[in-house]
Amino acid sequence: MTARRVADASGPWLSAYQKTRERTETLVKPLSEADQTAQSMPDASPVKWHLAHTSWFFETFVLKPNLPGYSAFDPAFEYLFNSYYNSIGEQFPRAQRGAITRPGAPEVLAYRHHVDKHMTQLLSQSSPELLNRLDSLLPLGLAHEEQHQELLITDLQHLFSINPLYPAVTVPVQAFAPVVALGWWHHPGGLVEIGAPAPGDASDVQVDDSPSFRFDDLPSFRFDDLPSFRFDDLPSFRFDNELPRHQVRLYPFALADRLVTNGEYAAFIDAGGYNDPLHWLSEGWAWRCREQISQPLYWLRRAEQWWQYSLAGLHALDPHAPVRHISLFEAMAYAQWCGCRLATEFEWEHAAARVEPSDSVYDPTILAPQSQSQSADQLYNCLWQWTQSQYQPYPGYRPEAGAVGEYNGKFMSNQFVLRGGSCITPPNHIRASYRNFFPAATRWQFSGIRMAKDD
Ligand code: AVJ
Ligand code: FE
Repeated sequence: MTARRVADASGPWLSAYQKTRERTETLVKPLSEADQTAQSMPDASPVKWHLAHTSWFFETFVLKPNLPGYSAFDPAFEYLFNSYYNSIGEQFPRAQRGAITRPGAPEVLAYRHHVDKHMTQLLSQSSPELLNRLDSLLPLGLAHEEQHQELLITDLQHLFSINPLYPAVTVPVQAFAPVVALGWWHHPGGLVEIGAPAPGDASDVQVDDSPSFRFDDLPSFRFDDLPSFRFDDLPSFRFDNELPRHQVRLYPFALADRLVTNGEYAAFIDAGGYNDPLHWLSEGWAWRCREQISQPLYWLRRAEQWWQYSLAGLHALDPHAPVRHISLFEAMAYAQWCGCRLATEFEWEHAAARVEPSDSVYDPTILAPQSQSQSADQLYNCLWQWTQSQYQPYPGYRPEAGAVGEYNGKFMSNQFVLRGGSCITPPNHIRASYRNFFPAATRWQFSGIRMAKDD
């Protein structure tokens, strides 16, 4: 049987699986074993752990239940690379992941390839019954892989930021074009539809056949020569937390037509914004005092100037670039200082749904927001935008059946929703209904601020 016939027989999954898995490996190819092993804080995981855990996901949820006779690469990995699935079993403590020097990077790659070999075997079978069972699991596994493609970059940036040599691994950042005055989109309010469209709905995104992706021989330690990725090979997908689609009442509001810039945020700092408790939520003030926070993560003050660390190295802070690595507490304090507020996730979604996410190319040589190539309004794939909405279930929400039901639903307490995706989110991963979520003090994600106000 030719490769082409295998791909045809197994629908879109085999090729989407292989491309998605390859992109992860390409992304980490420039990293040394040491780069992949260290852990900088309990919230962040070693790159090597991400590589193993995404393989664990396919092994645990797809291969073990569906491939008869599948034998695990190493039975001890069930515990070692389980992130948080209590119905699968206990987990190795998250904060100690950086202490796992063995398996080394080559063994973790061998684990990935073991899983890939068996996934290929499974996906080459064409039984309609099997394909039916994989219909929701496979896209979940691929969306999971893509979430970890983003997370491993955020974690790597945090790790490198601890190093006073400030490693530069991407091309230098380019200056942002000066911003124009903030404009507002006004909305009269009313009943609106929120959530992902039901399957088969005409507004569902169409599948596109992409040109194949190049797997080049890469030099070590820098991302400069990585090929761009196209992420248009995955059929449309929604996480369970985007469902069901339902009605929400909005009141008249206005949403800013761009994100808050570094320059604008620096004015808040200069005005003593971090020292005035009137701008801050009680929990935010306690956090700011306890952690001695007086500026965004990755900002440095040297010789009376602001500098910023990014994967491009340490560079002068660009006043026109959107401010990033902001906690919800800081975003809310800034908004309060401006006499504004953050949008609710429903206001954001309704305003954003008029615009399609545009980029389908991911350039791993630039792992920072860019002046060009993003939609002018910076809605998608620039920075995650904090909303004032608690991460909660939509009316009628049902987690997926079985152990994968632990994926999203169980985190619906004490977290807030972020919308829009960032410059390091695989572009095709993002849609208007997408809900990311983190606790209010989180700063190491690529999070920014969009203002909203009552009209
Ligand atoms: C949606 C980004 C909060 O970081 O745990 C990864 C993504 N879910 N594996 C997280 C996720 C399962 C999730 N966030
Ligand atoms: Fe995960």
